[in-house]
Amino acid sequence: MKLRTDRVIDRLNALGAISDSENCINRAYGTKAHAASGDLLMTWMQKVGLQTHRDTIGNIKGVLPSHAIDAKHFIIGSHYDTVFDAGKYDGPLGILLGLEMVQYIIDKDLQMPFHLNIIAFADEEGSRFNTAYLGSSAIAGFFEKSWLQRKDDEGISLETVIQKNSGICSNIDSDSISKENCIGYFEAHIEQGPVLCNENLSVCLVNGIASQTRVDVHWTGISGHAGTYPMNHRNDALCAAAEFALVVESIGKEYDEKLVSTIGKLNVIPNTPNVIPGKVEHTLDIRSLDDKFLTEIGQILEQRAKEISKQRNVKLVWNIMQTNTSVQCDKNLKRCLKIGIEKAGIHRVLEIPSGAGHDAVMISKIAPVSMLFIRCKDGISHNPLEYVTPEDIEKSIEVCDNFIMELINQNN
Ligand code: HGY
Ligand code: MN
Ligand code: MN
Repeated sequence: MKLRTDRVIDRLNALGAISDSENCINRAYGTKAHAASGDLLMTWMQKVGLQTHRDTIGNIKGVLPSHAIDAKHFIIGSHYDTVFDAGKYDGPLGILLGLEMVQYIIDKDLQMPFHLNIIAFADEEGSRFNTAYLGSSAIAGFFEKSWLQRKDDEGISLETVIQKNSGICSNIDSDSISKENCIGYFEAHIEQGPVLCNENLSVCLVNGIASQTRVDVHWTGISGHAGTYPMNHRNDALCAAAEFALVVESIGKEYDEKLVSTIGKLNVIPNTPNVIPGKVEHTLDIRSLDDKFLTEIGQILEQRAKEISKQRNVKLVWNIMQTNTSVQCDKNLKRCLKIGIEKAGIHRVLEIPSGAGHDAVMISKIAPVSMLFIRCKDGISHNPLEYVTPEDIEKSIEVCDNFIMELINQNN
């Protein structure tokens, strides 16, 4: 087991060393580092004996075929893109644990009742185009053509990026796996929160994933000379956005138990010290386990933004980018995973919801899904301080072996 744990840690370090930035982990969708990390994952998939290929959008797929040609598919995966200044576990750990499960099956020479697909999804974070789940949307057959025209901060469209990486956009739909052909999905992922640390547990079950709405918000006022324009006559786009940002924070605090609301990215235009900001473009990310409540909060925030726009005479554009409803994890797969956790000697099996989004959200459209959460130090993630101990990695490998064994027995 130590050899396998060391292999996962070595591979996490190897992937963590691939970045588009000098001094932090940064692998946004479609960049040089993103492609290089995909290549490395493909070689590891081939090394363990999987039939591999990179699909149109850049998912790296490895298949361990069943002896039964009419067998259905089971998918294990996570993502290989990262946020800016990321940790090295968010995404890759789930892919590498999937490869360890394949190694376990091959070492035991087990007969596969289903085609086992290990998929490294190309874009889960959506950090370049503010559209989460590009990779898993393509697998689920829910890729939206309109996303192709979305542009990154340099004005490069998603379509251009896919074509540059020799993808033919019209092929994206043919990469999907149909609902009829898919029997389930499993993703191991760091918790990215403090519960497992507080409970002193290595792993736990995920019972559901929160619903999430992402909005692009644009404020357009009038840029002007910072030295001459009287304060009471300004249409300052940044002050409008700032007032709205405090509304976003206060509503999140008001419903602290059931809502998180974040403005994570903000651009000021022209972003010049002696010019009154004429334009501000920012994101809005709101989440809740209660879908109906989240829709209401979205409407309240849009209404508040309209009031600020009117009071300050600053034009507002409210562009809902993506809404994903909450997802429940599958009872049977949770049962198999619980057995896997108990067989690894953990007899207190917790079930918690995920505030973070995962590719399981998209794959839930074609298959029952399951997730294993793995403790990360102080619950820190989306941060270079993200860390998982070798002991918790070893325990996760053991749980994953037990889980896949349970699944194979159930399907044979
Ligand atoms: O934003 C999220 O929840 C995930 O990390 N993409
Ligand atoms: Mn993730
Ligand atoms: Mn993430």
